[in-house]
Amino acid sequence: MPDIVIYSTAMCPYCVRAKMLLQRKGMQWDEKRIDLDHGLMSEMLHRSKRRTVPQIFIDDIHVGGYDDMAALEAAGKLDPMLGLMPPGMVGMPGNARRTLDASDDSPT
Ligand SMILES: N[C@@H](CCC(=O)N[C@@H](CS)C(=O)NCC(=O)O)C(=O)O
Repeated sequence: MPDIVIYSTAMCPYCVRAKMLLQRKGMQWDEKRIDLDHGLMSEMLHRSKRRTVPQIFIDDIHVGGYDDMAALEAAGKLDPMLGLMPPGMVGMPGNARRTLDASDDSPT
């Protein structure tokens, strides 16, 4: 399971969307509420150089906000970051992946 950090606030529809997407993928995360802790707000500004929430980090890599994460998902690049697809299969068309999946050593 990757180490996921989400900087968020209480009233934040984009934070809700980000968490729903990660929840659908079976992920867990560490939520850092910047509205409750000014130190966390400074930390977020320092790490992301952005002021809006959410700011999402996966294994210390700055993904950005919800739109950025959704764009990665649309491009098929989010699952590999979450460890949901072997790196060797990144960029392969779906058909090639299915062929590889089916061609293991088990008897037919
Ligand atoms: N495109 C950004 C939008 C984020 C955004 O607008 N977040 C709101 C809260 S839901 C915010 O931080 N507003 C405060 C501001 O714009 O300074 C994303 O997808 O994360």
